[in-house]
Amino acid sequence: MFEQEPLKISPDLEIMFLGDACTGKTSIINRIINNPFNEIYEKTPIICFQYQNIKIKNENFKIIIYDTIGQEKFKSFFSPYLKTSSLIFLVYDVSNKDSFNKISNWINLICSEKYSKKPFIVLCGNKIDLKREVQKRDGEELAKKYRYLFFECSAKTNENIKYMFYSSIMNLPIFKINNENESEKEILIKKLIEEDINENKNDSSNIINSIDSFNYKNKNKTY
Ligand SMILES: Nc1nc2c(ncn2[C@@H]2O[C@H](COP(=O)(O)OP(=O)(O)OP(=O)(O)O)[C@@H](O)[C@H]2O)c(=O)[nH]1
Ligand SMILES: [Mg+2]
Repeated sequence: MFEQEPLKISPDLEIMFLGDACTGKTSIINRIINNPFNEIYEKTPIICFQYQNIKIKNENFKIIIYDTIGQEKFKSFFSPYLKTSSLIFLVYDVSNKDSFNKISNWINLICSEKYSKKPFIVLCGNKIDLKREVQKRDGEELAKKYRYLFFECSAKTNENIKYMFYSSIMNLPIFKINNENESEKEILIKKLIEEDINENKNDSSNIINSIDSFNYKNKNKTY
């Protein structure tokens, strides 16, 4: 067993990715933080975290993104991180009907948690570059039923990833941008994507940190 160093960053925002194994959670996160796409599947070790700094309207925000293994049996490991997350991406694979059918299990898991503040939830159909088993309207209907935001994307081609990310965070009160009208929002999203791509062109400084099964309980809020 090893003791994990307390994290030194106090994040402004915590984001969690949930969904079945192999749906592409890690791949989407890699694209968000400008890491390359990896064809080789590497199972996430229960829970990992990534830091990301973003600048919105000249203000800097520290974001922490939790990546999780796609197995519900580890839900007790996710819990301390889930309950402080303000934004949850619920991911399925549009080329795998089973991963879509199992979304209801993940919704139950999310609903069973006690949150300090109700999180925003985004339903995300990944792998739109592959042959579909799940139609877009099925995802839209499910999202409508639960009043979640809905996006489809491909981590492989990078289609819609940044758009999904920035459109989703627009809804969070912390960024004080949800009062803007729709066309202003669209302009801001485009600007954020451009700045993000330009600023991170040569930056490979993102760090992946694992939280192993021994130290997960010691979640230390003084990041
Ligand atoms: N064609 C295609 N393959 C993808 C896409 N996203 C991810 N993959 C592949 O799907 C496999 C699983 O991707 P991961 O990102 O590791 O999936 P995960 O949801 O993090 O899996 P767990 O960590 O086990 O929960 C990998 O081989 C990826 O290269 C996509 O948009 N299109
Ligand atoms: Mg993973």
